[in-house]
Amino acid sequence: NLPTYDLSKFRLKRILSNNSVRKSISLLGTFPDLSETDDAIVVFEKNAYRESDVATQPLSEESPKKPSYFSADLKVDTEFVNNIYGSYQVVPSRDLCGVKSTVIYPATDKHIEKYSICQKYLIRETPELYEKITLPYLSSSQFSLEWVYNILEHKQETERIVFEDKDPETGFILLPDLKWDGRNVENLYLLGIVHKHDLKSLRDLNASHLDLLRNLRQSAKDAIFKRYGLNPNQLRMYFHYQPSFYHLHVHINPVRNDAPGIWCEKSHMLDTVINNLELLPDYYQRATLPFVLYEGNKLLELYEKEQPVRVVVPAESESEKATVAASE
Ligand code: M7G
Repeated sequence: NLPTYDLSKFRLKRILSNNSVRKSISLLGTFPDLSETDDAIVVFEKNAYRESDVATQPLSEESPKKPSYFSADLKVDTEFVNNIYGSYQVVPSRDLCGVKSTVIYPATDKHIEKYSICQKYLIRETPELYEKITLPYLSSSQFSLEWVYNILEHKQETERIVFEDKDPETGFILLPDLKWDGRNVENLYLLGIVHKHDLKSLRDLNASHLDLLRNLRQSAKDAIFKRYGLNPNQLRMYFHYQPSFYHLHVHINPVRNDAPGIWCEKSHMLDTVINNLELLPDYYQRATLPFVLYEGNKLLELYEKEQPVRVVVPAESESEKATVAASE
């Protein structure tokens, strides 16, 4: 079994990011009792409210059976009351104060980059740029896929598997994403990881993978309905481009919830991907796909050698170029 860390031994080096909307904070530090030099990343995120936790008891029952905000344990400090308006700081019972915590240890420079707040730039990746710059870069530098293989080979997270289709060509494993607190179906977040090994990302998909994609769409929806009772039409299923992990997987969460990291510039709906491939079998080998480059990422430097990314090219010079080109 893998170790669990004593979080109280964590020593902070610096704050990598602090998101007041998501109520999450990413911290860089060490566990000095394990190693003075290895970096650790700890992410704290306040849990979403569970609707059952705000249930109240019928007046006839004295003590609540389940943890509830409205129990005798609730500590209330009044900040002010003005006319019909009141503002309070409340501390609920211990059961409801949990904070979702993620630890990455030992963390690499790439992890620190991923969890740090930084400038971002959009690039339009043509198939030529993919072959020339992105592909060689990601072949030489990418996150380890060890955790993915551990799942596919039933070495880790086995008991968390929601559904598996073992077919090597069209099969996949469906299980909770690391980002899900596992408490609320409202913010359910599952991953569908394909068994097939040679698909890095969207870019590698062609019409020969339609059976896989259609099976993923239908079987995942059926399994989610069976396990969680969610209507298949309430689910969004999408790929990230670029993903962080280059083994094809689909993100699944309910439409009504703003899932963590759901950015339009990064997301490609599974339905659209299937339809694009139905219309054009080699769509993703011919398409120009936008994606985000991060400050501090070597890929940004590699793109910058090819074309300006951080430096803004004045609009006139572009139009001048066009005028010159037209007159030639
Ligand atoms: P991605 O699109 O490659 O990268 O998605 P992103 O992190 O930029 O979205 C990978 C997904 O895998 C993310 O949603 C992660 O939260 C999730 N994930 C990452 N790890 C290391 C694990 C893990 O060990 N177990 C599980 N269940 N999910 C993980």
